[in-house]
Amino acid sequence: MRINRFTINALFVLLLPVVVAVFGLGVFSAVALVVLGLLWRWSLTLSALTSPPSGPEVRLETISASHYVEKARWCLDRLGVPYVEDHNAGTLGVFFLGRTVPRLHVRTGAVMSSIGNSSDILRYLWGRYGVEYGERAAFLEPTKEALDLERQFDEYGRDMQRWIYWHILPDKRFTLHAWGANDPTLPAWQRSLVKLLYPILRTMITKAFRLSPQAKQKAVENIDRVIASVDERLADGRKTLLGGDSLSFVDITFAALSGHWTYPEGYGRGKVEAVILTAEHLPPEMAREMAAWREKYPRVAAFIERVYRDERDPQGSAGAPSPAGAAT
Ligand SMILES: N[C@@H](CCC(=O)N[C@@H](CS)C(=O)NCC(=O)O)C(=O)O
Repeated sequence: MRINRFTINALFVLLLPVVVAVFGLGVFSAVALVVLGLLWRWSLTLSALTSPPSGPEVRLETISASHYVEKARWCLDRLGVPYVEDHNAGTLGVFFLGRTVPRLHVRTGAVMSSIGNSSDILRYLWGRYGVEYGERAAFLEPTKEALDLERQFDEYGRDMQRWIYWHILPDKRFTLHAWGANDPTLPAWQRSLVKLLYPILRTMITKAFRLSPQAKQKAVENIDRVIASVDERLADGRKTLLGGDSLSFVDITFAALSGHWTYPEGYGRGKVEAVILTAEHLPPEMAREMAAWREKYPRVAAFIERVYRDERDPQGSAGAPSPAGAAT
């Protein structure tokens, strides 16, 4: 969410009626101001076409506490593509700009393009870097089985959102913390805005996820079913979810989307510390459910932790695309 020349121009145009009212301008002056605003906008369009886009070639728009962001961020890190992260407070983007995160902005020829939806971002990365990077990009190769599993896990990620919000939304301090209100790396205006708009954002989230005791119960059942299916897969001793020697985006998707019930070492690779809550601050029922999953599915929790330790933990081999299981 960046305030750029286009945003300033849009604000100028929006504020024109106020300017006209405050200064009591006549029709001629009002029309002149509108023409000025439009000419300004046109000049911005032309200058964007004639001068190549500046700034980083790859930019990932994020919020701190997002498991879908973690999925895309992890794949970018693993690929070794240089990128910068554009960090934002939670929920503002979706409700006021209609964009979800992660959102990837990439320089494509003379223009910047953007892609939302983590799975589509991964498909772009495979298409763009698969041939150029060869082996290094192999973990992104889509197969039918991999895509089917990813779809299932993305749904699980959605249930995870329902589960989390059910627990944290009633606690203002907790929710604001997760949205980044205390994160000094975020723009101050965003931190203030989430605090100011909390009651509205809370209502919107409740409606968007249709949160209710039944919806929460259903989410827990769905999550449990997916974790159980992963447990079953791992029962034959395999090191990766697809059964090969090397980690794939499917493992990354599952591990990243499970971050909120396991909080493994290395989660976010140093980029989400400001919003992580320690176990003693979690709502008790949430902490109980997390512990229950750990207890019921120790193999799955161990798998997530191992994958994180091997790949994301700064103390471990962190990020080297090593064969899965090398450190076990
Ligand atoms: N299917 C989407 C889901 C993305 C999504 O729900 N992202 C949440 C964060 S986890 C979001 O955009 N929230 C809006 C915001 O906080 O601005 C994906 O895979 O990227």
